[in-house]
Amino acid sequence: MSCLEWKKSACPYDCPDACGLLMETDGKKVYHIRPDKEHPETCGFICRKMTHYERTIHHPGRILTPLKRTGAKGSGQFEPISWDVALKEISKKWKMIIETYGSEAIMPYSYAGAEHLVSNKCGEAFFNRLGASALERTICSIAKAVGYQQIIGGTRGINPQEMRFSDLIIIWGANVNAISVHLQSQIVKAKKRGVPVILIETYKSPAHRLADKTFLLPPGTDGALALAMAHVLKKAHLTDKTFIRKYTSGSREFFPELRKYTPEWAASVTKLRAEDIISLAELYGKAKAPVIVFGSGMSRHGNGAMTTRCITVLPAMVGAFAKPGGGIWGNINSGMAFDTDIVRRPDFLKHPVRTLNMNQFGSALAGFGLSEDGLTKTPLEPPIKSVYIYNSNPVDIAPAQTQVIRGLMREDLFTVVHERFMTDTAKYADIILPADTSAEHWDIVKPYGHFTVQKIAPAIAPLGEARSNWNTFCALAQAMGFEEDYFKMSEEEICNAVIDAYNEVRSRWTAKEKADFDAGKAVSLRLKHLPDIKTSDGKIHFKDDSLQYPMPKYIENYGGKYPLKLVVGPSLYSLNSTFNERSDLVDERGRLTLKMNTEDANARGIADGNIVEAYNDLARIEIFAEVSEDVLPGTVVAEGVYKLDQSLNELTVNALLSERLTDAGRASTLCDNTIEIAKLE
Ligand SMILES: Nc1nc2c(c(=O)[nH]1)N[C@H]1C(S)=C(S)[C@@H](COP(=O)(O)OP(=O)(O)OC[C@H]3O[C@@H](n4cnc5c(=O)[nH]c(N)nc54)[C@H](O)[C@@H]3O)O[C@H]1N2
Ligand SMILES: Nc1nc2c(c(=O)[nH]1)N[C@H]1C(S)=C(S)[C@@H](COP(=O)(O)OP(=O)(O)OC[C@H]3O[C@@H](n4cnc5c(=O)[nH]c(N)nc54)[C@H](O)[C@@H]3O)O[C@H]1N2
Ligand code: SF4
Ligand SMILES: [Mo]
Repeated sequence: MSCLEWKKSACPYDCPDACGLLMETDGKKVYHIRPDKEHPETCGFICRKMTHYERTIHHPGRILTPLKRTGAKGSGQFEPISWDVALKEISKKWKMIIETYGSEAIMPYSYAGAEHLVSNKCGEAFFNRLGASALERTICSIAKAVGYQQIIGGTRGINPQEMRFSDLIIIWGANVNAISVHLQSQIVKAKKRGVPVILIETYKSPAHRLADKTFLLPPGTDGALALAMAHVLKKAHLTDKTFIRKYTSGSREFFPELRKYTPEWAASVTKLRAEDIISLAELYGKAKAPVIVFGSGMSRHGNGAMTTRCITVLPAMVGAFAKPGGGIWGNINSGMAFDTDIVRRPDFLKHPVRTLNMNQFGSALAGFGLSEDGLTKTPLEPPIKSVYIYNSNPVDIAPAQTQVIRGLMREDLFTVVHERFMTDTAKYADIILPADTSAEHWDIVKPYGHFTVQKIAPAIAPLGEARSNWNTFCALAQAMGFEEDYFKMSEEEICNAVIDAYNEVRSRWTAKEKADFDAGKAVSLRLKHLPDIKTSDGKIHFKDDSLQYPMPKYIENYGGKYPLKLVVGPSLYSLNSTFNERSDLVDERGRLTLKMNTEDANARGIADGNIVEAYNDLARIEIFAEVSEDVLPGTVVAEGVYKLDQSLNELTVNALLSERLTDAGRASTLCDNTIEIAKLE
């Protein structure tokens, strides 16, 4: 055996932490994974999912050659083919489609399977050059981003480590234990110092164990709570007048609007007690550096952007953005250290193309576009004749699962999936291309949970014939006859092109920081002093006349005609559908359940552990009931993304989720659906 060494890397997944990793390797195999103690933010520990990343890298289920379908669509029957044959077949088919229907008949579908810059963004350059339909990648938290933007623009949130200065932590709609172990650890430390921790949720998520007090409210009503808190802050003179005068605009118009949002009114909407709303607001108003850990749950509703806007008003009213440890954990964009257009190449797009929304994939495959409320259909011209899926597993993660499957079953649809494993989506491919893992390629790390960036080099050579997204798109470009030099660069060259380009934020680094970054160490960005208000006029906007609603106000979410509100959220043991390949984690996670309140269960004769049917107009699924007081009456919760064969009738909760979009940002409304549940005899 050649000699073993520990190589620096970083977790590639869609998780705010982007933990620094060390991989023990001989260049061919990764033997062990360790947290990188030198990483300034994630120092010393990683989550349990990644402690055995080597089990994913060397999993016997890895797809290591291109595959061509031999059985019926979805049967999972394939035979190995060479890259040459695969590329010829794909390019021939695409050229025919382009000639007959035009390039927009080809649709890319991707999200954040690999989150690092090049792996995540390089497909955009290829599809821009191809002139394919564009994709609105809005399944996650774009409504939240837009909601912030409307109030604070790019004003940044705080690093988890800055929480050592916070004197109140409100975890708002985030399952912190699952989504960010480092944030969790900062919260635990703060608690030890006596800092109060409040959770605002729709159910007692694992994060409730961190909280001194948990407020449970019906899904989608957080805007009412936030506006009532704002009402109390104003009435009790708990606002920061100097900050408001210096750094905000529109308060003179907005504050009088708050009169109508009394705690009593909010109590009727949120089912919380008015006195609890008042005490929460007073606690917040009296804190010196309160931070809101801003999750995305409440933004995945029909009113998601407006709800975000209502909550974002609070730190602006108390001037928290000016205080170390104050403000929000959210709106963290370490990607500002790089010019992502060097990878995405918007200039490759020669003509305007139509945009399809990833949350409406099922409808798109069925041949129509949908209005935001999901009520109006318009035929798609040209229809979609081919889809190329990478960095994503839409059969398991997208809404309207039955429609997505029906679409992928279409005999006239040419489906290419670039994947590491035989996912539920890959099973529907005509051709599967083998993807590599982050241990096998170069990339640039730009986390969304803290301000630290890193360059990673491969720890091992690609396994089998697996190729990175970059190398795959370059090969596809060559097969299509694209001449641009861009597609002739190596992976290392494209990383260096991004790194070598001047960037204002990185220009503040010292020579040592630059050298550390080049050597593969994670390096923190040098941030400006607070308040670092990043709006066009340097002011936080309580009012914006360019918007449909110039001022934050309470609007309802979609809801629906069925009696139970269905909320989906993350699991500790998986990351969306990633890690479903790992039986150690899947076994620990257990079966897919719907958590429901005892009152709702009793009314339907359901006991804990019963198999029930859950249904709405979209689908009917069979699932285990988990009955407790952890969920409010009227709400049901499903944690985790499961594979179809881990469910009872080959469908998961995603079959019950609609394709409707949010009030702004055209994002998913994954947490805004209603269902009925009945016991199965
Ligand atoms: N272990 C693990 N880690 C993950 C993921 C995972 O699946 N597993 N997913 C990754 C991804 S893609 C993302 S985007 C982030 C997720 O990060 P976020 O989306 O910021 O956080 P979540 O914990 O998913 O937020 C969902 C929480 O919001 C709650 N919620 C839903 N609707 C409402 C509402 O109306 N009001 C309130 N107050 N709460 C509501 C849900 O009950 C749930 O607990 O985490 C990433 N990390
Ligand atoms: N029920 C339910 N549904 C949800 C959610 C939920 O909490 N509950 N969360 C929602 C959210 S917040 C999000 S962001 C989406 C996430 O949806 P996706 O981004 O689709 O996330 P994953 O399910 O993790 O699928 C990623 C796929 O990319 C593959 N992959 C990994 N690395 C690479 C690579 O380098 N190249 C290629 N070609 N492929 C790679 C992985 O093997 C995996 O199959 O899901 C949403 N859907
Ligand atoms: S999944 Fe998140 S917490 Fe776990 S190692 Fe990756 S970045 Fe860190
Ligand atoms: Mo997400």
